[in-house]
Amino acid sequence: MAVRPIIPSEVDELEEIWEWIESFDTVVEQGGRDLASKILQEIRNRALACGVQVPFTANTPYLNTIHLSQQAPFEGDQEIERKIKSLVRWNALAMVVRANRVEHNIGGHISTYGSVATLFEVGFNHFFRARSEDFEGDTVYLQGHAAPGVYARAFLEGRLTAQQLENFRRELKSGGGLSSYPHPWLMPEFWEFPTVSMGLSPIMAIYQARFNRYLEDRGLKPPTDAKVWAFLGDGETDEPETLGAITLASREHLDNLIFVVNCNLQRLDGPVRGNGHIIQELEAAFRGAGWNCIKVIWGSDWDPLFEQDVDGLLAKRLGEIVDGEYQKFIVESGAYIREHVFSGDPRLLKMVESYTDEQLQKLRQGGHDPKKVYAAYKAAVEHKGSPTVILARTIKGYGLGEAGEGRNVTHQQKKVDEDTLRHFGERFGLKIREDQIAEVSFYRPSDDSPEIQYMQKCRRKLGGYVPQRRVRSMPLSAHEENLFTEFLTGSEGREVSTTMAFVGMLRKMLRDPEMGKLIVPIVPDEARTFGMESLFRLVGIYSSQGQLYEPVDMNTLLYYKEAKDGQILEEGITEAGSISSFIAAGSAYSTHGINTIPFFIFYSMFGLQRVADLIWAAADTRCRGFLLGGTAGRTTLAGEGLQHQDGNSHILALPVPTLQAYDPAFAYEIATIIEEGIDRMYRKGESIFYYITVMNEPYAMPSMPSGSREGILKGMYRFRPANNGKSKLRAQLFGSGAILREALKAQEVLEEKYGVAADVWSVTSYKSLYMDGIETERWNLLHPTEKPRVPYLSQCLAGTQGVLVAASDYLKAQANLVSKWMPRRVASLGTDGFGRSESRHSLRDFFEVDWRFIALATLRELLGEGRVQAALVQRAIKDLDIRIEKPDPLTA
Ligand SMILES: Cc1ncc(C[n+]2csc(CCOP(=O)(O)OP(=O)(O)O)c2C)c(N)n1
Ligand SMILES: [Mg+2]
Repeated sequence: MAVRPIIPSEVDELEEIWEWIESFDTVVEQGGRDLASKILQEIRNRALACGVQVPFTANTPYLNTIHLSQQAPFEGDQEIERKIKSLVRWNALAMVVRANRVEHNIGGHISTYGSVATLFEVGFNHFFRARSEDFEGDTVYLQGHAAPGVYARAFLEGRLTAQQLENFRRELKSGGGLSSYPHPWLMPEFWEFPTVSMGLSPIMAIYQARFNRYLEDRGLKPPTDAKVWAFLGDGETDEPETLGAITLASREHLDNLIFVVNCNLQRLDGPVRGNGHIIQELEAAFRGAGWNCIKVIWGSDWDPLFEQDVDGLLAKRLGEIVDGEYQKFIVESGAYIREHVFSGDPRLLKMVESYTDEQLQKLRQGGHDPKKVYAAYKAAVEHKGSPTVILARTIKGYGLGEAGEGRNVTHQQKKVDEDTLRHFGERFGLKIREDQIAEVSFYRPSDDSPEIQYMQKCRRKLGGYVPQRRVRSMPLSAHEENLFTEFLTGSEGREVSTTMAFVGMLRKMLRDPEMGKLIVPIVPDEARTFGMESLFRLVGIYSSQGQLYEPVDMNTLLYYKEAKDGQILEEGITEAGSISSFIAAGSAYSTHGINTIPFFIFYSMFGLQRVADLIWAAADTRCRGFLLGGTAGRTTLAGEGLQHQDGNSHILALPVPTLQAYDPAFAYEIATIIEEGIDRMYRKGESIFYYITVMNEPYAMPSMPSGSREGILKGMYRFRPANNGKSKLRAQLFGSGAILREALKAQEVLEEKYGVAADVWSVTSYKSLYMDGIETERWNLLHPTEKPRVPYLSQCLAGTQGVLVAASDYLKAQANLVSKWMPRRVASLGTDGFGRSESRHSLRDFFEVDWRFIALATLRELLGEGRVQAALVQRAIKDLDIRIEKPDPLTA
């Protein structure tokens, strides 16, 4: 390489620089690091004041953050912990390999755990505190694809049997199996949090840590030093949810939160940043966001090299190498590493001249060195004032040798040959017999072996096992009967929207002596939209800092009141963050043993449609609580348009098994549903949650018809029967939510103008009717000799007469979905298609769901049955002023 000649002025410059560096070294030696840091800060300020440009970087060199001199000593028995880790590794490998021998393609991942093993094990042996009677415990989100390692450890702890391990990914086998990934629904006594839909656990962890503080600040639990740990993959950080909320964590000074990013530089297909540096990229993002960032890149073997690196040459060289190349070093020889890392500069080559190629090849990564990991964890738990992220460099597929270590295919690997197994056993010093290797048998030393004794002792010290899930809350005691009586009797002509009615109920619940303090209202910057601003003053907006300013509207009655014990979680414009708070609050009955009752109210279009996967995660987590879809329906939100008008969410609610979805029209229906919900979730302990749509269209609320309670909850009841039961022309009209009143108007017009006697039903929940229908059919399928059961919907309509017409503010699919349990065909009106910016009136015409179309559909159905003439229907089209040339809303 050509050497650029140094010109004389540069010599002076270099000398000057060296003098400064030497003085700085003296300051560090004599005054200490803190003083040195202060001086740098002051010099920086001075430079800026003099107009000197100060280069900005959020990065530090590609080195470990914790200097060797500051590294806390490892407080365990490293040798025995290595043995334990090897045992866990072996059993995790055995689980996956055995499962795939028995059932080809059953899947499983070994390479993720291969990389994360040390990061987990140091946590299990020294840091993760269990939940116990007198300590709430740490909350740990474990990287989902590493589940085999967690099971393998639980097997060694004696918490899972070999049979269960044998049935990994075979949950339906007799004796029970183990779910592929962390799943509280399927393994409710083991897993607390579902983590495998990538990107969700980081954001859930952030809001969990904040919710823990909220509980403390509101006096619902005593303050503790419990931590929230989240283990994530480096590839996972590409998910927008992973990094999307990190500024909340620093803004809230969540020093109870620790992220550990398993930086194996690989994701599923290949390198995370082949041409760049994922660790540096993440460091800049987290440091920029105000996190305490600890890089654990190099193992202890590197320390002597760094000690020689007084000029920073090695650090500089290591920072130049891109991740794709680092990955190559894993599969290459020591000679290759010597050539590609060190040969560019004779001074670098000299540093490693006493190292053999083999030694170079074996230089360890920081994330595989328990000493480095321990020191990082210790620094993280002791750090005050901000959350910590640990970026730990690891190797994907560690231990699989040539069969998988660092290879691009390693993520999917689940079969390994005997040679690899033997090599694996030797490498980790396992005393496994040849026949056990061939069989890939599970291996657990006896209870009195030093390994098992040691791991049990560690867990005892930390209060028990992790992970472990237990329902720790007591049911609510019976509350004052008729909390909502005032909502059952109608509004006496006063026009109110169902949203206003709901807010009234929320206010009532907030004042309830038992429940009041447990209510957690959550809003993503929409409180005013839903008329909830009166709650600002009533219960305050939660702010960990209180209110450091005098609000601009201080002199008004409903001023923007932030308070340390504020009850409302005003999340700002983040549905993902808000639902994460909902999950934390809705699972606090098990995480904390506190029955918090979340009410998350949001624009309905930005709920199930926007954060469906988090809502699915809420179900997995066995969450309880209420989701309120506000300004719901495609035609109730006048003047809005495509993005806001929701005709979809009730269809999107359909697949979530534990979600009870309701589209009520009246205040008493909502009151009935919420009362029942509280009873089922918080007294009877059912792990379900509710989705209720509420609207902003004001109208008079009727009083509750007697005998309607059961129907409201089961999904339908006859709200207003026809006047003229003797008419020959009969119809049954089904209306829901916003469109029920259109059905009522159609009822009147049909009777007055066309002599049709129609009953009007309020269908509060197509989902409930659907679930009841399929459950009933299943029972009948399995009990052929018994009297068939009749779905609730069929029971309701048995004995009714006339044609059937259903109309809602959601997709036509709703009524079609349950039509098979109706006695006759049904005409379904709904709002399929893109929304429009228009008035309610015009929208209902456009989507063909107003009273005119309900009346027309009724007459058309009667024509189909031969009960009226085509000419009458034709005339009705004219009379009802229906334009047949109008665009089809489905495609327009
Ligand atoms: C939302 C989501 N998308 C895709 C996947 C499928 N998937 C599982 S693991 C994986 C790669 C993980 O890479 P990384 O986060 O780096 O974890 P590692 O296994 O390398 O530790 C992918 C794409 C998933 N589980 N979730
Ligand atoms: Mg990775």
